[in-house]
Amino acid sequence: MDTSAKIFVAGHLGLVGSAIRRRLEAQGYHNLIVRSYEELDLTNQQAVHDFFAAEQPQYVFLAAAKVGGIRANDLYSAQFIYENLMIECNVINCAWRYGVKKLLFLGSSCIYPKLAPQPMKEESLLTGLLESTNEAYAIAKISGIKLCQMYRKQYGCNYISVMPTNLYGPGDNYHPEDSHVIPGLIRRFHEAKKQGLAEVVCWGTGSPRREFLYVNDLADACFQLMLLYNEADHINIGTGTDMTIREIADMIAATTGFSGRIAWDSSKPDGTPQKLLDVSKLHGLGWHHKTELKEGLKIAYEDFLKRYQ
Ligand code: GFB
Repeated sequence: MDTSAKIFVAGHLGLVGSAIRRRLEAQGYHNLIVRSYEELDLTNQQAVHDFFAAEQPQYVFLAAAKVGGIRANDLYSAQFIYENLMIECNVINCAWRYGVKKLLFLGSSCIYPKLAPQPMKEESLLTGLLESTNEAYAIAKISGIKLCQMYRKQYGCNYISVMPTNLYGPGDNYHPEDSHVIPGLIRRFHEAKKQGLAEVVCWGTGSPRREFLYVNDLADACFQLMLLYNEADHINIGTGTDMTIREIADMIAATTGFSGRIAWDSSKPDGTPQKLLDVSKLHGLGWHHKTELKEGLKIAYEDFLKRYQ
């Protein structure tokens, strides 16, 4: 993939796509193709065909997706399954039809069974029932992996799939209810501090365990894998360590300077009890994350302050 290669970054305005775009530009790639949602609706089959026919990209990073936290996944499940399936089918099919050399598809750690042995190995896929709150999203993402594998099997396409753990960082969605836990709590703790509130209520019991990866590290892993990984099997991207939601809430409170009480609303869902990826395959290729949580949270909070104000 030389620096003049024509690369389509699908989803370049999202958390992941914007980080991949920054990573490629930092490396000198100057022929990137990007489209906003208004310019190209990836769920529209004809529009995607027309786009690929006109632009003929050589490489694709498929980071476009309908995403959200535990509440959004549960509440908008029809949109999550429909939009993600349509985006994947349209982009992957057109990539084949218009001769894309290589495509990298981004999945999610929620593809694994709810009670998969921890840390979760790539082989755990399709070995048990999914977590109900994000079943729609997980089924769509599993389909994306299978699309890549089937296009490889039947047509010889070099399409690879990566499964990131829970992500955070600049460009995140700080919606008070539809976001993931880190951006959601950054906003809640910040607002509580500003309003001088004595208490912040977080969702669930605080006992689930999650692994968090800074999005620039994910973008770096995607870039490296685009260069060197050519297998049909998907590959996990994470840090290899996790913590409780209670612990991450404490860290976010400290980052934002909120010093009041943290309460837990157990009427809200916990989701999967633990989500920790086995990253030995990735480590075996020589890649390790660089940004530790404390540092990443600080940058994420600065990003929030810039964009929120
Ligand atoms: O980040 P989150 O929505 O993703 O929630 P999941 C993680 C945990 O944080 C859950 C708790 O146990 C939540 O109950 N939590 C506490 C909160 N307070 C909050 C809050 O204010 N907002 C949010 N969002 N959570 C998602 C999937 O699951 O993981 C997606 O729904 C995707 O499909 C993503 O795969 C990576 O880890 O539970």
